Amino acid sequence: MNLKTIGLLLLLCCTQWLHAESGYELWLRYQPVGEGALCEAYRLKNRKVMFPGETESLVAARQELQAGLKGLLGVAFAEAAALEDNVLVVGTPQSVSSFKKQLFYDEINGLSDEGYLIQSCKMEGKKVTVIAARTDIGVLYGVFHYLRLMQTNQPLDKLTITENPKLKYRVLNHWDNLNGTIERGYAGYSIWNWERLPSYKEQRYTDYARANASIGINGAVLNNVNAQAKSLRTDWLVKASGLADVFRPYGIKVYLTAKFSAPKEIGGLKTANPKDPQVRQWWKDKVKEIYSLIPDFGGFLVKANSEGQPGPQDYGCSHADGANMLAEALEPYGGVVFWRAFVYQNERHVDRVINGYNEFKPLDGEFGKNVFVQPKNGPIDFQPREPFHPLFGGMPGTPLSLEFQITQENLGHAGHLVYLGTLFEETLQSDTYENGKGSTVSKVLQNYQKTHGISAIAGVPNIGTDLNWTGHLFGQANWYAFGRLAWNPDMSSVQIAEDWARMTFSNEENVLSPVLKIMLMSRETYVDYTMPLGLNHIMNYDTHNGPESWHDDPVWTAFDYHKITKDSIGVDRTVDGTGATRQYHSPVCEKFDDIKKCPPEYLLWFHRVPWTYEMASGKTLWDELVGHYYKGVNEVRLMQAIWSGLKGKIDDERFNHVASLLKYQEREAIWWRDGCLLFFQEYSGLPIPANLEQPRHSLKYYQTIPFPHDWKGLYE
Ligand code: BDP
Repeated sequence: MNLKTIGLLLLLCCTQWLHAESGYELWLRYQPVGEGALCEAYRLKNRKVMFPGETESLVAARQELQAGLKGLLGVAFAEAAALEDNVLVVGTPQSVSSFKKQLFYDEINGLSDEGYLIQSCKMEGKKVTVIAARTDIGVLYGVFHYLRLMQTNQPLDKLTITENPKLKYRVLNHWDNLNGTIERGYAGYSIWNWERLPSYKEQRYTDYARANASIGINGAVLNNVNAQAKSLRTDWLVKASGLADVFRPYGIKVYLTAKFSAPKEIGGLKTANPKDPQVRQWWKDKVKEIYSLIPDFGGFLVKANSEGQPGPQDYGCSHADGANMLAEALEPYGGVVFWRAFVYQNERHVDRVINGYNEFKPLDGEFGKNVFVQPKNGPIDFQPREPFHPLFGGMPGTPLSLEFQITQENLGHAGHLVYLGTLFEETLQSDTYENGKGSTVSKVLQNYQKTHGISAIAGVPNIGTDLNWTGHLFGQANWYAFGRLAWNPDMSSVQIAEDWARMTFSNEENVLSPVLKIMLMSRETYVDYTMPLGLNHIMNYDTHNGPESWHDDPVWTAFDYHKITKDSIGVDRTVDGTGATRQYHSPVCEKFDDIKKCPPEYLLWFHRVPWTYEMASGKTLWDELVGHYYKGVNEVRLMQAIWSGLKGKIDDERFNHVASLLKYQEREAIWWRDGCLLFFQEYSGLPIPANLEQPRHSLKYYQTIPFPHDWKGLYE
């Protein structure tokens, strides 16, 4: 072989190893496990698999295992006809009847509907590995877990894993409109191709279901909370049933949003009053029809009497009256209602932060047994940082479902790299003190399983038709993190990030550690260059991207959220102010209420603070604020520098994608920093220290950058 051929071969090897990737495969890439790596998986190469069973879910699980092992090990698995050493045995006691004679049979019976175990053990004297569950879906989840162990290079020889999901309903709330657009979607259009449904089923639907099942998501609300009544019309229900058919083997139930005025809009009734017998009957008939088309339909998600949506209050009835009417219709079929607590009166004299609690707290205990009340994670609206919603810990008599936003509406859309696992964890691990110390939001959610037999969590996804699903490659990590936390809300966001990075990029330390460093700093970085120290809701009025702390019109004004004057900034929400702190249990209430004890990250959320106020650091508020904005921009630059070290270590396609988005992010970070600080300076009259990079443009310039923007001149 001459040198040229060797060179060519080497090049071929390298390009195969780092072949260009679009990101479509998500974390299910199943790339070859290198022989030189930890290699447990590699030794499995000669393993055989015993995996009988022909149900839809078992077939899906077997296909996944086949695809996974083929990709990871380079060979298709061989079917074992009989037990022998090293066989992987997969199934339920129905599909593998010999499970009934095993020691672990009791353990299988103790699993929940979706639980599984993965064990290294002996069966009939042979050393085997078992993936076992009570249900087919449990088996599918177990297979994904097992593949994850291989993908992340974990030892496979002494396994004693038992997993049960800690929350029962783990649901994506798509905000997809029926015309194919997505409200607050930044990764293209809706992946539901309504025009061709139900007959044409795109491969993408199956891949979506696989991805969700791999992280334990078991429900999808298909359409926007700002609903259209026609989604409940027969022709649209038939379309939805096409998706339900694809998702069913993967354990994913379909849900729909229900527009409260549907009985009027599509039912020909004169009213939608929940006390009206005809209205109640209309919903019963509609639900019956839905179940005739989608026998495992999950239920309804409702946005009522919020931001202009119709609801029971239009008829002098309460949220509970409205929710219970729908719950009654769904109850015979096992369906549930998710009734959103995101309600606010757009009236300037009412502090929006206290609205949800004030409307729902008095209704605690009045909802039907298949109703969840669903607040967002914080009391305003998916801001980069919010304290937890005080309804968590405040509604012991009503199961609450927590709604996170995965799509980055207020976190830079799909243009900014922001790992949200840390944000999710921060909320879930916040202590409500409902039943004393340790009553974290996570525990509050889990506890409903004990007190009410149901528990739930929801996420508004960032999924669209973009080739890589989420626009930004790192947006995939947020979908992933939501799913893992929905399964186990006490998981650490660091562990989740590591799993994702290993599966998405590599198990090599020199790739893993820079990727993790970037992910774990990214959320705080975003907060720093946009809304540090408890600032909130100062983004662009329309798009929710970029700064607009100056927005002020008769309907909506950023001034309600920062209340800036030449002396001070921030909103007094203490007991002497709007009283928001009073909605929390002691000692959280006192901690937030006392300016000296209030964590600095919530300072301006709860307090009105003079510019010259001395912070714990010894700096004035102004200097500290300036420091955060500058730190934010500097850290985006640091993220760029770290990322640039990955050139050649991952494929060019994904490297370049992220590198160019980080550049874009830097520009927007500067826009935020300079725009906000120049605006605040108009009031504080204080300087940006001369040793710092000074804004290149006037406030006017930053105020007139449109979005999507025309950046001409920003660097000139
Ligand atoms: C706001 C969004 C709006 C949503 C609303 C909601 O800007 O598009 O419809 O929340 O959650 O954050 O209902």
